[in-house]
Amino acid sequence: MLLDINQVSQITGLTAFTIRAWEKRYGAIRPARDGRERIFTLAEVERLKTLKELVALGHPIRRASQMTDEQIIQVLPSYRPSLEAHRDQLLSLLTAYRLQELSDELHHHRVRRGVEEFLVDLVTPLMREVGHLVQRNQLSVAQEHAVTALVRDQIVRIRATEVTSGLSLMGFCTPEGDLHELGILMASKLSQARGYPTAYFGPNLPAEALADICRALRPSIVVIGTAPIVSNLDQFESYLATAGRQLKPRPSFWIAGAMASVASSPDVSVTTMREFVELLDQGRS
Ligand code: B12
Repeated sequence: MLLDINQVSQITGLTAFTIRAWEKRYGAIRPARDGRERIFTLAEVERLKTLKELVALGHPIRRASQMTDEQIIQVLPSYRPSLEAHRDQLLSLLTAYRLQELSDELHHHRVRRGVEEFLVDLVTPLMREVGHLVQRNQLSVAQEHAVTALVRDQIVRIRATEVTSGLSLMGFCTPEGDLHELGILMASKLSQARGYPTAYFGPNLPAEALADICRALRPSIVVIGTAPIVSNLDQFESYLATAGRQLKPRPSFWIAGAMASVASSPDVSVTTMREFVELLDQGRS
């Protein structure tokens, strides 16, 4: 959601003059422009409200505008930037091709939030919004690729915790033809964080290759992530049949994402990341 300066003035109670001054003199916010008009994201509105509170507490705007989240929390204990505001902020950096800052911000969120909040509550809705914006031509395919690469980079840096004994080995892949990797990458990290031993088979895996790697590693569960693309809709049943036919014993196939509700006889269907996390917790109890 984007707002103009008059709307922001009404919401925050700051005059348009003050808002402009805080931008120009102190660089406290950096709204995008539509021609000569400033346009503000909800994240910037939240920031202006926080700055107003800090100024009311006696902190000069010059100093307040440079405070980090940690410093703000010390003087305003109730301060908690909302996830939507952060998602909007990430999107505005992407829109402006400020990729280094986007990378730094993603890094910052990964380190400060737990694995689950970062992946389930921030990255997943962020990527969904990226998809919508590309569809409406408000982001380019180049921007979609850039943010995917930066997000992937942060996810692979999440370190595995110690494996809990007694939990089943889980493998992760997407079917041949499906390049949408982030779902399985996230799911593998969420599983590791709960102590599951994991083997990452990767995206775009042919059925015969899935059978091969299962024979070698003998996972109890294979999580197959699926996007709603034509090759999955047309070929998924035969993919499962081909891989399954060659395996004795056959691991349990967990069909995740778009095909979860379509596949004819999945062992386990998982539609959302949240549901996946719940299944992991059930497996541990
Ligand atoms: C990034 C992206 C890509 C990247 C993928 C790169 C990579 N390394 O992963 C690239 C650029 C390669 C790509 C290509 C294409 N894409 Co694409 N892509 C996306 C995008 C923007 C984000 C996907 C993503 O990673 N999301 C993060 C995951 C975690 O969230 P999610 O996908 O919503 O999944 C949720 C559930 O389904 C479930 N889930 C999904 N997978 C898994 C896995 C597990 C294990 C679990 C537990 C849950 C789960 O959990 C998630 C949260 O609830 C989506 C937009 C969107 N709305 O999702 C489009 C989207 C999926 N792509 C789409 C399309 C059409 C394509 C292309 C055909 C485009 C083209 N014309 O070339 C190609 C197909 C390529 C191929 N053969 O696979 C469409 C699908 C259309 C539809 N029918 O709905 C979407 C929805 C965009 C759109 N709105 O048009 N894409």
